[in-house]
Amino acid sequence: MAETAEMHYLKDYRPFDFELKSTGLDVSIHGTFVDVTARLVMERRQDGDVQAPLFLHGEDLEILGIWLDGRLLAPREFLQDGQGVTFFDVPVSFELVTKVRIFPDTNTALEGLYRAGSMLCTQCEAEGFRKITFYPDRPDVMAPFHVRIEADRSLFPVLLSNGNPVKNETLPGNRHAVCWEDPFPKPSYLFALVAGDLACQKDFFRTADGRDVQLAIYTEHENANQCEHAMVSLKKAMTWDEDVFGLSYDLDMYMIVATNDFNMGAMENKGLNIFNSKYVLARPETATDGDFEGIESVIAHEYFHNWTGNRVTVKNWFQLSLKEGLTVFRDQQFTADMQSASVKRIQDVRSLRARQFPEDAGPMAHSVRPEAYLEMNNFYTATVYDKGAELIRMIHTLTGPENFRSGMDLYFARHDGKAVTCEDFVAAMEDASGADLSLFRLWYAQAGTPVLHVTTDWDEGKGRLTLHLRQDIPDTPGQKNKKPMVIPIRTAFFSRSGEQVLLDYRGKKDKEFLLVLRSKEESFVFDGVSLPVVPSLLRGFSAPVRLRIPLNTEELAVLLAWDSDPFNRWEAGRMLVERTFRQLVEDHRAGRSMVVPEDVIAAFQAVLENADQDPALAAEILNMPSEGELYHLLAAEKIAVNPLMVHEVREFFLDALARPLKTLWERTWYACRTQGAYVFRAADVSKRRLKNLSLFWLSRFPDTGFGWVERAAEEASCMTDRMAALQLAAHFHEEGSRRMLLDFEREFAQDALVMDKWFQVQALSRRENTLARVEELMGHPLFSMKNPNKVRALIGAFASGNPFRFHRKDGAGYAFLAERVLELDGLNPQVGSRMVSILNAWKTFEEPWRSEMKKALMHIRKKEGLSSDIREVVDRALA
Ligand code: 0A1
Ligand code: ZN
Repeated sequence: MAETAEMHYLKDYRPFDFELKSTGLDVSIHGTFVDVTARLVMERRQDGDVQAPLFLHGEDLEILGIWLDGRLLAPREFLQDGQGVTFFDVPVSFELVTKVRIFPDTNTALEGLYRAGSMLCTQCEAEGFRKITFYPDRPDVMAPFHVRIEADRSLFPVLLSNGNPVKNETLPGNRHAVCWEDPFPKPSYLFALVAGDLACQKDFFRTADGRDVQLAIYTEHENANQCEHAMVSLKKAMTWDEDVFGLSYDLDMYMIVATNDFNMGAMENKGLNIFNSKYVLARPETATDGDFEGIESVIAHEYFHNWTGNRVTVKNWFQLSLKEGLTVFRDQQFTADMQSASVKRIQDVRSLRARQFPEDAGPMAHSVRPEAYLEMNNFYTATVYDKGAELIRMIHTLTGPENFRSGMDLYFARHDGKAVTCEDFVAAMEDASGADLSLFRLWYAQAGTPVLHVTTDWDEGKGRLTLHLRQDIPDTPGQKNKKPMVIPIRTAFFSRSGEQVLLDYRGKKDKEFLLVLRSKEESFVFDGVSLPVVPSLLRGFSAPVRLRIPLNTEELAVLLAWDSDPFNRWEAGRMLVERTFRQLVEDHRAGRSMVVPEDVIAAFQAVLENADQDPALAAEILNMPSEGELYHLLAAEKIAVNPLMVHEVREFFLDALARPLKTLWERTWYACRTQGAYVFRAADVSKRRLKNLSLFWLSRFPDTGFGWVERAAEEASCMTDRMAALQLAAHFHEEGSRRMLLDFEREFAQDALVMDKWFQVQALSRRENTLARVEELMGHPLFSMKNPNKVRALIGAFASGNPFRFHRKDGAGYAFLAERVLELDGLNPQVGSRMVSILNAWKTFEEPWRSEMKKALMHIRKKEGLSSDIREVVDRALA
């Protein structure tokens, strides 16, 4: 057992006192155990502490022997504790060999080397390598690896590691071995090993400079026919990185392995990515448009890491956003180029607001470059990933695309092969572009979402419009009284009839301006404003802030209909809904009758009437905020959340909006039916989105709703349409959906990924007995608490995707979650910690929800020997 983990602080960072010249691993796989022999060639660094003992991380390792320069050490010659092993007396240069035994079959945490079905595979980021062998398990220690894997040939015909295969050995007793060499020095977190009986789909890619790279996707045999989309996506990503950033792949082989048992989405191990099969396997009969999109973007994300993460890696884990923020930005740009750029931006911002803004306002708030962590795995967050990507996007906006590209070139020229910091990235951008990013750096250090207040002043006589801007940055745990940030604000103006107008700013006439707020308050003056204008600010969501601007319904309707920035058209729709919702909440609380204004309905009606101009955008605009999103909206305004009230008001609003648009929705549904076989392409995807959104609205009518759903289910010919209908059916009375769910289960019982959908659909049901159904489904033979995908599909979906049924007034939803978290604590703390985080927002709720959530957290905290993953979250939530 690992001993109690300690806090790690950025301020305590010290380089390693030794240089690791090379790493040799010999991994011998046996029935229930694996023996790992590590051969580390090391040298004490002369610029380090020349007295320092040698400490190697190592957890849950059974020592079989340790040799220093060939001599077997006696146990008194080293000191082992729960964190690793210390050698007090080592020469200047030496070879240290350790032999340990590990037990992958009992590793349910899925960190280190573990069994996933019939295969063995690894997950080493962030600190899993220390569960495989004794090692300086830190990202700034890099070495070339030579790996030999030995196993039974029948059980494990495929033996993979990073780099290139250099030797095969046939051994007595039906055993064999394969040797792999990775010429690129790498940190331990990028190590990977896979052993199993796997099918392989092969292809190749010719790089811009004419080298052929072998591409291979490994899966279990029955899934071999589901890799085509992943392969196509990989080749698109490889081409895109060459075209856009001039970056080519560097090894002779690029391998991907799909496994059903994986804690996260995927992992970028050098030359050997390991993927959650959810992000590899797809065919039209079993995968939705969302699945196809997810695969394309995760395949790209992991591929892009080869340069942003692997060739240039992180100096310490506080710098995680150096690789993650940058790689998310790159995958976002890729998807924008492959699919619809505006839809991608809208979806990313929606997810940022739903996941990162609340995190930034809650007990786990941390800066993009965190300063302290107890458990690193808890910091793979929306802040590090998605806000991190927003920071890169702001640098892109501030420097301009050409300078940004020069900055990337300089970054690689300076740091290729090294482990560096976020500061090194910003410095490269600054040096290449000439931009002054000194104040901008605060974005990496200060947590919390800035609030940007805007007021306007129009002097009609002078034709002068003044924008008054002010920023407030909320206090967050451990950070108060923050300094103003640099906020880039893309700005345009529209006439009341919807034309984008030409204005004068500092003597320059233009239709769009980049305003940069650098202080707490600043005014920006525009001339040539002879008629009233509507400002369109923060276009494309040019900074991750909350914008507060007093626009009335008429002004928002102008932007909704005419803004040339599709993101801001969507944003105007959101503002309109949010304002209406707040008004309804006030009416509800005051006991007044609620009314949705006619002009609000008319504005959305106009969007639907013109939907054929841009069906993808219309589908985004007409997709109303979820209850969860409305909780965040209230919480951000310090209004305590009452889940029953939110539900009631939202339903009222949706009904009011649905009624007058019924015929239009029917017409839209018919107009969006696609003919012919399923193809995953942007035009079809947006039609299906709009069609299934129509179905959602039509399903709301009490008399005819279920008929529509049944009809849609009958004619559905791809998984996207099937799932849309099944999800809606699952909200209706039991008899209605039982047949459909049974048929679905019978058809797909053999397909784990499709069954995840089946569990999820039921967990998301708005029926009153959903909690009881979720409890019942935990006993289903295909459900397992040991499989993260199943836990997410059933428990995660219920607790975070079905707020109305989860936030029960009697607290039963919370008590249920607490028990699952305690169970996961013993099985898979990483997944458990994600689940418990759902309770982090407890202080934003009204009574009795608030106390019930707190009670669940306290119940979890009582458990003795709680994992550091869950303890860190619970302690911060209750602080
Ligand atoms: N680096 C991977 C994600 C990842 C992170 C942590 C993991 O285990 C704790 C696993 C995967 C990525 O960004 O894709
Ligand atoms: Zn990543």
